[in-house]
Amino acid sequence: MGGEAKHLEIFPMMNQPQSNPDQEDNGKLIATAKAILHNNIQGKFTKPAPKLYPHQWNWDAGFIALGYARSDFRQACNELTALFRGQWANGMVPQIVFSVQNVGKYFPGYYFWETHGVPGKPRNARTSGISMPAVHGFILNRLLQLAPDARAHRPFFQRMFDRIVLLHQYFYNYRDPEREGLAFICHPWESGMDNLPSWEEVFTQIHFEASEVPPYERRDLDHVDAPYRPRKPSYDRFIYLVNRLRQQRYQEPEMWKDYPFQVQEPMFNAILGHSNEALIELGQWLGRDTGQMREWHVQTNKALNSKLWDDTKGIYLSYDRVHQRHIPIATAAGLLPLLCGAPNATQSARMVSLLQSPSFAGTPENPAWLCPSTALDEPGFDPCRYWRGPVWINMNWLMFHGLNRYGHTELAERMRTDSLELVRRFGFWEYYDPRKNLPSSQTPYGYGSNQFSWTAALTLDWLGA
Ligand code: 9WN
Repeated sequence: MGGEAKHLEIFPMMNQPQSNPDQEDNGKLIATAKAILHNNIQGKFTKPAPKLYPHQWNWDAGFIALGYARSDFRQACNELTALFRGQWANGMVPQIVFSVQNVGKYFPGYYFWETHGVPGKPRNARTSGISMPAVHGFILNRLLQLAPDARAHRPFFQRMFDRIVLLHQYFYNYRDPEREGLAFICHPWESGMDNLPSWEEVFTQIHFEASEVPPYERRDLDHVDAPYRPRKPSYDRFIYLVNRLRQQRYQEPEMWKDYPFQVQEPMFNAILGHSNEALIELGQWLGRDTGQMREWHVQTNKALNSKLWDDTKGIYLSYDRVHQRHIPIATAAGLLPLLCGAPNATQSARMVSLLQSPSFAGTPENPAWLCPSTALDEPGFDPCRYWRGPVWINMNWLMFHGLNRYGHTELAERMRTDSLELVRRFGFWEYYDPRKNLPSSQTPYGYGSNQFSWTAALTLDWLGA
């Protein structure tokens, strides 16, 4: 079974399917979630998982901050402060800020990225050379709402606001060369949804020699069984792209000239858009000029609709700007523009019915937990493999907020209860099998890390703890 099994004894309630859960379980759930976060603290930040991910990750830091917001506000602030120590001079916030203590425990590590000495990289932080979804704006806004004493923390909010604006400027200046309002990602890892079948579609267009993939040794398979993680051909492509970037010394915009992976992805841009809205609110609170953010927000929502909405499927799709084609695969990410208010009433109604259809919710004979990361009827769907179908709690949390925004409160509530039920029954996994009717002998139900920080953090947020 694939998980960080050595730690199971610390959290005995995990992996023991519990039937008939009730409110009383919440106390246990909260205690375990807090213990997981505590166990994953590494100095000033919290690792996503004890062994599999032993450094600080970008969007994880945002979700994790919410897990501390009500019980340890200082730690919530520390998470963002630690992450932004890694911000580059051009505003880019890296996907990973490496911890010196855990050198050699994760691949690709700091030395592989070869960011050392790259102009604009902060000298006092070890970072990778790509970014991740810009959750920080709306996380900061949520922290403002939860702050025990917002005025006392004003300097923190001011500092973070400026840093986040810089990050958004980076995305609009360097990742949106046509000034469309849509930032492109340059690597599947930037999407946070590393192994979506969508990326395979792009990869089939990219041709390279085996010699262009530098030698490497994976570490993820030391902790998780191979059927739950990306396959070797995908990893080769991930590493091929990193090699291209490091050969160019991460110099933007020059390096994009003939760079083969540039995808405008709906969730990435919906998150950016939702954070624009949050910056507008935060900016008002701080007495700042928010004109630029308003422009970004309007333009991104417009572009999501004009470029990424697929009226035949009733969902948003990614666009490969190098090969100039949409990627016709339905994923949970395609529903997330609900978060930033892009869809109109007709579009949102279509997405809601898709979400409740067999494509995402399964059939009465084969029901699914909401929400599978890749639609159940996509040829690339795989219930166990990372991002190819399993349910992720952070995606559900985002979808919960998007659905509530559009008044779909019942469905939003189902997103929350399905998530809590998965955690309650199976533990704090990184991702879960979406099939409800599985014989218990057949699968561990949860995959990846079984002490996953954002699963713990968002459980706490949902339970108001
Ligand atoms: C690469 C840390 C990260 C998450 C991503 C998730 C996974 C890394 C990996 O773990 O990605 O960034 O090695 O697989 O896909 O969303 O941020 O939890």
